[in-house]
Formats: sequence, structure tokens, C-alpha cells
Amino acid sequence: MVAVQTLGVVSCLGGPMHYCGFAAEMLRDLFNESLNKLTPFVVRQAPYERNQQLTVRPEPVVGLNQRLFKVQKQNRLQLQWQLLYPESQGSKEDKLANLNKAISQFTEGRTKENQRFLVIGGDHSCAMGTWAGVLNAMQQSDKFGLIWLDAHMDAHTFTTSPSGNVHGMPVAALLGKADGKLAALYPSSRVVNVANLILIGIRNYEQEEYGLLKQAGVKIVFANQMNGIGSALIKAIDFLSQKCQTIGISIDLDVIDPTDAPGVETPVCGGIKAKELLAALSLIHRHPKVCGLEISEFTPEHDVNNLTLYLMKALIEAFYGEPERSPVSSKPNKFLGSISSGIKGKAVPSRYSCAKSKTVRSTE
Ligand SMILES: [Mn+2]
Repeated sequence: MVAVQTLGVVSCLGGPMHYCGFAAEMLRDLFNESLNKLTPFVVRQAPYERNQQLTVRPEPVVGLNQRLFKVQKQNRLQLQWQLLYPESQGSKEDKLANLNKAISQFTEGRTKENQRFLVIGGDHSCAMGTWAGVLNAMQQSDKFGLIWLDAHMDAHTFTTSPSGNVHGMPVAALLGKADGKLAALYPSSRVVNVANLILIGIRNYEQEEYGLLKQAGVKIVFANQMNGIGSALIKAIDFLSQKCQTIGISIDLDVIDPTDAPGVETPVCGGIKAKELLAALSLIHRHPKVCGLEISEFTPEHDVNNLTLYLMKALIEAFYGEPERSPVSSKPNKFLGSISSGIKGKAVPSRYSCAKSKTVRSTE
């Protein structure tokens, strides 16, 4: 049994949504197989908005979900949960600042102990805490690399953001490009080296964020320029591995196409296929330099047939789960397909090798 220290951030304070904070609790129950048999969907009450109630139509678990579930049954993985709730008092900014600080303390502790971790948002503003904590733990913070899988650039500041939602700003804060109001929410004096940040899957952004990233020289792999997520992810890890000791992976579920992951706040068409991302995470399975994963933006009120909830579980198990054993592993997996048959029909290595070294194509 593999155990992974997991922090659930029960908060939507960084976005306009009300229920994305449920992600961690729902996922925990799904892993415990106690999500009310997954049908009907659980009706929950937000702990931070006690007079509101979420009602989701009961829907049967069908199709893709069932196939995913069978895949995961073969994985033996135990998530050791801690749930983090925002304070009930204070301004939104104070709550976010304290939340990010608490998140950073969790990831700093795990990183110092050489324990891999998982952070489940919440909205994507949790990334400020998650990766600030890793930076705080490192002796040389310029040896930290971050792979950011997202449909969006998340590189606004309060000065440029049309909405003022903090979940559109964590990349700016992590790069040290925050304005004063945003910097106050970021729990570190250390920032990610611009050369060590790679954004993948981008297909929706405002000019101000593009300008910020372009000026900084951040590598961006746009969705329409990718030759498969497997290849993009491996190239990114190879590139970062050359100079980084520690690599983090932050997944905004909206990087996936909404047909496969409808349960997100801001879906954008033209995303990567769920099964390609699952295959890609299997290829880099527990890569020695990857210190942790972060998954954010699950929005249950937009989910269809629990598809995104199940997918979130599958993503975690693709990276952290016990690999299937033969003779099971020799058969093509119904959902993932055969890894050796390739991603998008192209040949990919049956197992990722750290020895390779390639550069990632940088786009402007
Ligand atoms: Mn995001």
C-alpha cells in the first residue's frame, strides 16, 4: 500500500464559485468508497456558507465512470488526508493570506521530510501556498521547477484582472510579479525562477497576462501547438531535470477538454483528452524529482455523471497508484489503451527514462 500525504483545501475564496471547496471531501469519500455509492450525488452544505445548500441532480454512474472505476480498483493507494478550512472571520484577503500560509506550511513540512504530497483545491489560488511552501523548504530555491497544466495563464494581478478573482493570479505571484495587494497573499519571499516554469495546454488568456509572461520569458506550450500531452510533459520534465532538484506539477482540471472534464469553473474547448493525460501521468509515474501534485478547480455543480470527480481520482492513481501487475499489466487497459501503442498513435517509450535530455520548444 502506498500512502500519500494529502491536503484538501476546502475553499473557493479565490474564485466566483461556491462549491469547488467540496472537491477534497468528495474525493476523500470516493477513495473511501463511501460516497453514498456515488449515486445519488451527495447533497452537501458549504461549511463556510451555512445558509446555502448545493443540490445536484441524482445521476447514475455510467459509461466512462464505470470504466474508470474498474481501472482504479487495481491500484492500491492510501491518501492520508488533512482538510484545511478558511477562517470564518475577517476579510476575504485576510482569509486567503492565512489559508495560503497554512498550505505552504504543509508542503514545506513534506518537502523537508522528503515526502511526496498531494494538494486538492479548491480554486487554483491554492497554488500560491503549495509552491511557496516547497520554495521555503529548499536550500536553493532556484533549483525548483514548476509544470503548470492549465487552459489559462493565471498571470493576472489585481491591477490587470477584469474580474479581481485571485484564482486567475497565482502564476504572477509565484514569479514575483505581483502587485502589492497580491503579494500580501503570497506566503514566501522566494519565487519560481522564470526559466524553471513551463505552462502547458494554454488556450484562453488576456493580453495583459500574456504580456507579463512574455516579458519574463516564461515557456508556454499552447494547446494547439502540442503534439500530445505525453510528449509535452516528458519534454518539460527532461528540460527541468537538467538544472532542477525538485519539480512540482500543478493541474487545473480545465486543461482537459470539457467533454471529458465538464466539472470545472471555466471550461474551454480544445483541451487535452482525459485518457491522454492519464497515460502521460502513468509514464512519469512517481518520477523521482516530482515532489508533489496539485489538482484544482473541480466544480461539482457543473459536473455531469460524476465524470470529473472520477477523473480526478484516476489522475491521482495514474501518478501515485501501484502499477498494475502482470498478467493484468500485459493486457491493454480498457480505458487507458495500451501505453506502448502510443499517445495519439505515435510511439512513446513504454517507461519513461530520466536519462534523456531534450529542450522544450518555447513559444511566445
Ligand atoms: Mn488555473
